[in-house]
Amino acid sequence: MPRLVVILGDQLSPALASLEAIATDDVILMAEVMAEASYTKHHSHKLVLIFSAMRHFADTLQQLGHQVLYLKFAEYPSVLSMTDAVAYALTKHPELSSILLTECGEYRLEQEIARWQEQFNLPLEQLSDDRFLCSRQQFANWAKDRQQFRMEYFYREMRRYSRLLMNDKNQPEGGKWNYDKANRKACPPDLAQIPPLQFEPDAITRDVMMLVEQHFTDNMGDATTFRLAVTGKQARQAFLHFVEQQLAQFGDYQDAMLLDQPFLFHSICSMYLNIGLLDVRWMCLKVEQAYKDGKVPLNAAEGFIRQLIGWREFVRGLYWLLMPEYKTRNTLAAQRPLPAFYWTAKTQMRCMQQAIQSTIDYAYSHHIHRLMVTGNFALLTALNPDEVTDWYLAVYADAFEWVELPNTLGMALFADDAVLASKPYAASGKYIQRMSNYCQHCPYDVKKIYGEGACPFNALYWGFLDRNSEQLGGNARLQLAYQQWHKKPEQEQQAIRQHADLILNSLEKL
Ligand code: DLZ
Ligand code: SF4
Repeated sequence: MPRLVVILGDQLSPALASLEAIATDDVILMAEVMAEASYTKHHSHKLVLIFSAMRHFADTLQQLGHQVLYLKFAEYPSVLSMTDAVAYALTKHPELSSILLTECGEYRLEQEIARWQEQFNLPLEQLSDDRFLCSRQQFANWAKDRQQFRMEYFYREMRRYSRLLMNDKNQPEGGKWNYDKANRKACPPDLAQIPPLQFEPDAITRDVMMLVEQHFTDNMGDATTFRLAVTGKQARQAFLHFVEQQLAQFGDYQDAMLLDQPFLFHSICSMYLNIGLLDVRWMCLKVEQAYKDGKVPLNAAEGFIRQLIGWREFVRGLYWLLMPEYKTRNTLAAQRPLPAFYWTAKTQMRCMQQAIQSTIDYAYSHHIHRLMVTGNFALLTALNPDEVTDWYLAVYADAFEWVELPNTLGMALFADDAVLASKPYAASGKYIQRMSNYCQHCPYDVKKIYGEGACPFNALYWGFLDRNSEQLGGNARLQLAYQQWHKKPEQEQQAIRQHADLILNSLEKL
């Protein structure tokens, strides 16, 4: 019996479970729809990436002999959502007698899909997404009897399971599981940078660029500057370029930041991986091989593999385990609205300006920009988690809720009742000064805590600890910070509090 096989915009993998299961008379449905393109105000490069990659993928499927029904954006007036697209496909193909898809990546859409069976009165089969090493069920089993979820223990199991960077005795390569401490060097400003590969847009991408420019005029970014990979072949090329040219340095400098160097040694391949253009096992094997060939040091290979089979799988597991309640958490009762400069980069704070400008230009900023600059600022100023998480979901090309929400709500905002992080990643200007050269190019004085021209991160940091002392004062990992705060004379504490309040009441002016 022929089936309708629905493939979503982040499922562009030839080895997708539903494609592996496909039969010759099945019909594949892919659709560019308003509901998916507007549930958050996606960056224009994210829209171009997804639509163009979808069109390229559909072409490949057709060349392989599959029957593909592809609905282009705005060409089907009755089709505004994935549900409408399925309805349209079933009218066109009344012979189809069931619906097949690989489980989707967001709770929101999963709820919509769950209604299809009743709505269309057809059986609906959803396959586990085996592009992840750990299935939702396996993660739930791992989590079942644990009081606390810590990435490190999960990661060790994933290393044993995948056998990546393990020796013959099933012990971690080099004797240690984690070389995180060797991933935190500041970067010398004169170190040669090799940027990620860019790709000239082809005719398909140019069409999509025009479409996005025309229909999404208010969204962040300039669609005409789009230069990302849009096929699996290009994405693999981009990744191999990273392994050959950047990975060796990535290990040391993955937490570093430099003026006007938005990429440093980062691969930016998360945006390709998260829509299915790259395969996680293939990427990890390439990295492991580079280490075995003596081309990259262990801290680089392990650091990269940890992000992929550790952190990435861990946050996905937690997302599915804890949704939908997870999204409503707000541990520190943060309520302040997001300042306008998150959309414009118009702020004098150099670190924020750099992180946001790279977001505007590339729908990308690296993890330390996200965690320790924009995320840290949002944490210290108690910005509303709904607004902050929606911003991250919108502006980053790699952002889908399964990965974005835990990283923002849990890791950056410490709003998830300490499920993901055991302490808030709060930091003063000192951290940013240590990890970057931004402070030398900033009108604020990083050495000043309060008074005219003081770096806002400083008073905000102490103000954050002071304001939340009831909730955070007992946290073992913050004892040193609280001791430092309590050692300050009462008068200085008062001046810091006042300065922090002044900043909090005039965020738009920073
Ligand atoms: C993100 C996105 C966008 C912008 N547009 C589409 C689309 O038009 N059609 C589609 O099938 N998927 C799109 N996506 C990806 C989906 O939103 C994604 O599959 C879900 O959020 C689940 O991860
Ligand atoms: Fe950022 Fe403060 Fe440094 Fe300016 S001085 S770049 S605001 S940390």
